[in-house]
Amino acid sequence: MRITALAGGVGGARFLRGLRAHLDRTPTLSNATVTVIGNTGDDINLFGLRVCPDLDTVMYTLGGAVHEDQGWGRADETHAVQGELAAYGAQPQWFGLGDLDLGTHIARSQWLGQGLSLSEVTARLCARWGLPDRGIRLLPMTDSPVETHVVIDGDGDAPARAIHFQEWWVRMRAGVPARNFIAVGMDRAAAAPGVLEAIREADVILLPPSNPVVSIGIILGVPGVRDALRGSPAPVVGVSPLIAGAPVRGHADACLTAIGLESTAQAVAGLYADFLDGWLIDDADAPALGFAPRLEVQTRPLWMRDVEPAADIAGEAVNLAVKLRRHRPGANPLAGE
Ligand code: FO1
Repeated sequence: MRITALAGGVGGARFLRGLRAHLDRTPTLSNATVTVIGNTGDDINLFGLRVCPDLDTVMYTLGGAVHEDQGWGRADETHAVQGELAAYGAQPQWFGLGDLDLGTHIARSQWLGQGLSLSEVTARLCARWGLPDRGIRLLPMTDSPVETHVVIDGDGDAPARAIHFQEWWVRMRAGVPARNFIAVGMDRAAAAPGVLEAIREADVILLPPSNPVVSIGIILGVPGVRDALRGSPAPVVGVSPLIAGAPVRGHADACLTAIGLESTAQAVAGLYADFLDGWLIDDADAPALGFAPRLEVQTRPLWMRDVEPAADIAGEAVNLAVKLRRHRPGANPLAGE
């Protein structure tokens, strides 16, 4: 089975870890492969280095190296370099870069500087963490530089201004209302090699509980991605990133408000309405009212406290997709079906 998933940061990475665990524990699925199309809109240049938070969060989480409580960055991290940068007054100081994590950014920046593409660099970094051996391929959504910027009101009568997503997300903790999100560079971006094929050739497509606006929403803005999802014979099953209308982590509610939507599982499903076939919501968000009639909605607990519950959620998403496949014209039979 070929599974393709569009993923952002922490929620997406935890779901994917559960998915791999579910596949490994299910004999008929253990040789399934997973292609992750990762969001690069969070990427930022810091201290001369290219930092790719969502790609690294997926890589570290699936590679067993993530700082479990934070959900991002490395376990057993130290911050000696950051302390030195602060002592020199190097800016910014609001984005924590640990010593181990800096190793990733230095290697990435060196290879990018030597002319390798972000896809090639990401493949090299992931090889170190053993992702290919586990049937996992992480593709950046595009090899072109794209950065999400957030439009916020100016102070007093100052005009509105755009700041980097990370400054809004980390320094401001999304505490200032976002007026709009702009994927700077998207107009010159092309899908990275293998991205559109991974969507067209998938047996199952999954949308983990990532931020629908600034993670999955940004990936959907890459030319050709949305059309490929609409045209793919594979069923698309998503997992709501909200429980009782609130994000499990992060600020998806503030992001939905910014684009004029309520913070509900229905509103998120509406963002994917033109290609979504199945949708998992938490019991707290039932009754499943207000969803498109053709959408297959299932309710279950969506808390991913650790790998087991995440594996159960991922398993239910895969099972729903396999069920939906049977009713899809043109879906080729699954191996062993
Ligand atoms: N999030 C924070 O809230 N504070 C930080 O200092 C911070 C540093 C950081 C460094 C590397 C990295 O890969 C992620 C980091 N994050 C931090 C998380 C990051 O802002 C978010 O995970 C994503 O960009 C949103 O999904």
